[in-house]
Amino acid sequence: MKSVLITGGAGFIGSNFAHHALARRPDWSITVLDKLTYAGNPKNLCSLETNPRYRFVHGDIADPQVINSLFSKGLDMVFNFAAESHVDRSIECSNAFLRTDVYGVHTLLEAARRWPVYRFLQISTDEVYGSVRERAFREDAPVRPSNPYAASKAAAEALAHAYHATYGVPAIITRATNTYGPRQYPEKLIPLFITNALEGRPLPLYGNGDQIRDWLHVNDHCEALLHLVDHARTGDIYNIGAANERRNLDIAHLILEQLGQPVSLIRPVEDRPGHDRHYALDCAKLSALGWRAYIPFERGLRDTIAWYRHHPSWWGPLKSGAHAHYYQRQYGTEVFQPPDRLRGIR
Ligand code: NAD
Ligand code: TDX
Repeated sequence: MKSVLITGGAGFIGSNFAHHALARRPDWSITVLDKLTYAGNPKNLCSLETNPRYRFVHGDIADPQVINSLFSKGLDMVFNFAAESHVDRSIECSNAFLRTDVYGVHTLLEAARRWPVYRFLQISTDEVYGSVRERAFREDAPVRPSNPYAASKAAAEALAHAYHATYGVPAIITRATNTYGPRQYPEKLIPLFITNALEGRPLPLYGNGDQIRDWLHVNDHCEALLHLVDHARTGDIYNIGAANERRNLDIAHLILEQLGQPVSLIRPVEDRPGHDRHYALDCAKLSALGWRAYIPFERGLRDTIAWYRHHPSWWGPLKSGAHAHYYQRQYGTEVFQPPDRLRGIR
C-alpha cells in the first residue's frame, strides 16, 4: 500500500482528487490534511468516511509539528493543494496567502527534505505567467504574476524548484488553467454565476467581460495529476490546459441560457485591479506524455449546473454569514452598473 498525503483535500480540487484517486488507485492509502478555512468543507469528504483507505487530519500545512508528525511516519507521495486560492481576497489582504501559499509550502518541503518521499506534487497555476503576451505560454516562459495570489504561488514554485536542485526533493510543479466542476466554493466565476442565476440575483461581471480564460473540468485536472505522478520528470514544470478558451461574458450567457434566466441579470461592476486579460497555455509537453483533456466544455458546464441545481443544501449555507459580508465588501450594492454598459461587445 502506498501512503499518500493530500493537503487541502477538503477544498474544491483536493476533494475531487481524493475521490478520484481512491477510485483509480486501489493500492493508495490516503490522508487528507486540511485546515478547514472558509473554503474547506467536511461535507466534500463525508462519503469517504467509511473507506478504510482514507483518513482525515485537521491541521495547518504551516504548522511544523503536524507536518513533521505526518512525514516522520513515512509518506510515498504528497499532493499539495492547500492554498488560499481566490484572487480577489488576495487583493483585499494577502497575509494569509503568504502564510499558507509560501511559508506552508516551505514547511512541507523542509519535511520532505528530512523524510524523503517518492514524489512531491506542488499544484500551481497558469496565473504565475501573468496575462498572455504574444502567444500561449510554454513552461520556459518567464513568470510575471500580476496579483498577490499569483505572486505567492510563484514564490512557492521557486521554493519547490530550489528544494529539488539543492536537496533532491522529487518535486513536480503543475500549472493548470481555470478549473470548474462540482464542489467549487461559490466565490469563483462559474459557481458564483450559477448560484446567483439559480437565485435570480445579478451576475457581477468585471469590466466589460471580454477577459479570456481556458476552462478545464476538475475530473480532467485530477486525471492529469495521476498521469504526471507516473510519467513526469522530477524537477520539471508541466502546464495543464483544456484548449477551451472562453470570454467571461460568453460564460455568463451560457449559464443564463441553460437556466432559462434573462441576460438582463448580467451586471457590469468595477474591474478587478491588475486584471489579467487572457490566459492561454501551450500544453505540448504534457501531450507528449500521452495526456489530453477529454470532457467537452458544453457537457462539463451542463453537468456542473445540474450539480448546483441539485445541491442547494451544499452551497446555500455558504452564501450566508461570512460570505455575505465578503460579498458586500467585494461588490457593494451601489456599484452595479446598468446593463447597457455591455452594449457593443455582445
Ligand atoms: P480551494 O480554495 O477550494 O481549497 C483550498 C483548500 O486548502 C481548502 O480546503 C482550505 O481549507 C485548505 N487550506 C487553506 N489553507 C490551509 C493551510 N494552511 N493548511 C491546510 N489546509 C489549508 O482551492 P482549489 O480551487 O481547490 O485549489 C486547489 C489548489 O489548486 C490551490 O493550490 C490552487 O492554487 C490550485 N489551482 C486552482 C485552480 C482553480 O481554478 N481553482 C487552477 C489552478 C491551480
Ligand atoms: O465576480 C466575478 N466576476 C468576474 O467577472 C468573479 C469572481 C470573476 N470574474 C472574472 C475574473 C476573471 O477574468 O472571471 C474570471 C475568472 O475569475 P475567478 O473565478 O476569480 O478565477 P481567476 O482569477 O481566473 O483565478 C482562477 O484560476 C487560476 C482561480 O481562482 C485560481 O485559484 C487559479 O489559480
